[in-house]
Formats: sequence, C-alpha cells, structure tokens
Amino acid sequence: MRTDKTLVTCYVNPDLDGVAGATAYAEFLNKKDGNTVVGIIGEPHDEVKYILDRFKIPYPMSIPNADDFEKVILVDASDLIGLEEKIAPEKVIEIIDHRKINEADKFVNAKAQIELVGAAATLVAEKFIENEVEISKESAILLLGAIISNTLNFKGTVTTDRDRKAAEYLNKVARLDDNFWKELFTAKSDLSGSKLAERMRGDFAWFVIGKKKVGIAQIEIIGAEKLVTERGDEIVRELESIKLEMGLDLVFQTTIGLDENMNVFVTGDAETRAILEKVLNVKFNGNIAKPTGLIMRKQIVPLLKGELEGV
Ligand SMILES: [Mn+2]
Repeated sequence: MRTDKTLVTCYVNPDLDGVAGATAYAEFLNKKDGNTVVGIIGEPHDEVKYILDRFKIPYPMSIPNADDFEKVILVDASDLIGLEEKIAPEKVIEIIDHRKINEADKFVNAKAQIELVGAAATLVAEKFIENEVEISKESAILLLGAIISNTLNFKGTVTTDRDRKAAEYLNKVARLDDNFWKELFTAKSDLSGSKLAERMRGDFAWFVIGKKKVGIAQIEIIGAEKLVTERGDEIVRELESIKLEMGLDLVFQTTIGLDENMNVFVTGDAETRAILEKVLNVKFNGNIAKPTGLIMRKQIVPLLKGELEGV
C-alpha cells in the first residue's frame, strides 16, 4: 500500500549497525515531527536477532522492497550493489554512512553525511546528543550494541573518540553490563555445520575495483584461528563456488578473531594471494595468511583500490 511516510532502511540483509541505525534514526526524526517508518529488506544478521530477542525489542517491519514509498533514507548504506535493486536510487533523500569507498554520488537527490567513524550508529547517536532529543532505552541498546559490534568492542582500528563518546552517552540509558560484549560476540560465533557457509554468503560483499570483480567474505568469530585451521578447506571450497556463481576475478575470506585481536585470510586463488601479499604485507602459508594486528573489510577495500586502480 502506498504511503506518504518516509522509509528509513539500510542495505538488504542488514547487520546490527544498519538495523540499529535505521531504527534509532526513525525514532529521532519522528520525535522531531518527522513522518517516518523503519523497514528492513531481507534477513537481518544473527547478531540482530540475538539483541532483539535478548532485550525483547520488537522486530522492525519486514518489507520486500521500497516500492510503496516515495522517499527513502539510508543508514549504513551508500552503494547500489548492497541495495540489490530493491530501492530506486532516485527515491533516496538522505544517506548516513561511514564507508570511505561509497557511491553516495549515484543518489542524485540525497544529502549525504559520510564520516569515517567506527559505526553508522555513532552518527545517529550524535543526532540525539546534538539536538538534545531523549533516546528510548531500546534505541540506546541497539546503537550501543552496534558500536560494540562494529568496533570489535573498541579494539578495532576503525574506532574513533566519537564512537567512545557516543557509547558513553548511550550506556547512561542502555545500562548494559560489562560482559555484554562477550554475550554478543558469542552469539555470532556458532558456525557449526552448514552455518559456516550460510554466514559466508550472508555477509559476503563484492566490489568492482579497477578491472576486477572482487568478492570478500568477512566472518567475525571467537576462535578465528581454530576455525580456519579446522575448516580451511571447506572455506576454500565455498569461496570457489561463490567465485564461479558470481563470476568473480578475485575472492577471499577475512576471518576476524573477536577475542584474538587479529584476523586470518583464506583463499585458494593464486592471483588473489599474490595481490593480498603485496597490499597487506602478509605471507600465505598454503591457503592461509595471518597479518599482524587486525584489519576490517572496509579498511581493506581502499588498499585494494590503491593497488588495482593506482589511486
Ligand atoms: Mn556499519
């Protein structure tokens, strides 16, 4: 049914940052006399379901696409691929995101706020702070959970002081206990059986960089090294299937150790290995490489761009 409400949403199959950001931003706008509604397209990540269930927060409305809406606001999304053609770009009137590599310019009617903080949730929390709008406990929990998740509990190098300040503000309302991050990370660490392949595909992203179509699976788990050691071959096979299905030139998985403050790369593709060795200064041993320290996908993409496009 057509509506004059503005849809607040994120990319298809969103993570916690997307769902939290969209939910809280709709609340903010509605408290400021806006007329918005949150709608989620696709299947939210496990960490979203975990936090909604754990705190008995109602699920946001699920919609197949944005066809019923004339106006759309995107939070934590700014590229066309992630929208999977379910939202016409000209309907988008506003974008809030935190990705260095984005396509905000392709949304010709949108005012875009792109700032390189750890989470889009931080940018939304700052709206409440700056405008002195009171935030609900539900939104505070969601935003704080998203900041903790995106910054790997403030250990990831994407973390900024703005994320820490926003988290401090949010926790005055959310009042999460000190061990909450462990619960959240444990909730996303069950990758037994077919859950591994499902997660790889659920959080898969691809980019056209230079002349190459590059696919990157990113898994965040407690016990990354153990997972890769025990199930590396399975990961390689799944990556190969995805590569064939999607017609990718390069493909790899970055496995982030939530407890280890490091990540492990996996790929069976020789060309990908050569490029990663050059760009990330790592050495592959078989199909596996371990960098020193921790790097996230949104930080790897600009490095690949530098190499493959020479920028
Ligand atoms: Mn995000």
